[in-house]
Amino acid sequence: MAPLEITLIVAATRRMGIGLHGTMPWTGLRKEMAYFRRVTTRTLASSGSPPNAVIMGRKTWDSIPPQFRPLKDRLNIVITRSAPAQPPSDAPATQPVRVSTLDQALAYAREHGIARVFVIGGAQIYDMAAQKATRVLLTRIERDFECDTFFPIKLEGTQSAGWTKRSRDDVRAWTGEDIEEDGQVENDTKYHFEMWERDE
Ligand code: FOL
Repeated sequence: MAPLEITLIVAATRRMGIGLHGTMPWTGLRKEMAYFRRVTTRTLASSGSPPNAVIMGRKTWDSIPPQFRPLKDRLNIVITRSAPAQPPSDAPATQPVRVSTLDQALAYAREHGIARVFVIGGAQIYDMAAQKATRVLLTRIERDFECDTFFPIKLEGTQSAGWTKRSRDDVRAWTGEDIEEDGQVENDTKYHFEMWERDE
């Protein structure tokens, strides 16, 4: 079976900061969050096919407001040291699937016919997934927020350490999103939606 493509999705400052004290450093980027929701939910396949999977660490799970978790219309897989020895063969949609390793998370997604796999953080999980990922959906926040947690891949300019930034048309083709080339502003915070792919 072909390995699943892994996409990392992240919002980060210019210094690649992603978190502070267990939450995101910024608040009120509602359109940014709506982009995250649409992109991770949207499937290419017809209705009735499996949803996408979102793989996250336990701390990220804890950081999601309880009313929004599990993230709806997506298979939620949480990597935690307190996972049951055997992942369930089929989990109720109200509970995330808990597994011990990234490989178990990917195996579970593959066994369930998942089309797209998004790794949604946090830093420990991005670290584990960075070598395996082929794509990064980066929202570049053009403001310096204090951060204590960072994304492990430095992505700058249009070419960066084995990664290439794709065009707006490529973003539309892959995500279905029509993005503003010049970025957007919300709450005095400017940001850009970017898509990076690993060079062959
Ligand atoms: N990637 C990007 N681009 N932005 C993010 O905010 C982001 N956040 C995480 C991972 N990748 C990201 C991890 N943190 C929710 C909360 C925190 C979180 C991820 C998701 C959340 O509540 N999501 C709801 C949104 C509901 C709404 O529209 O406000 C969801 O259904 O996705």
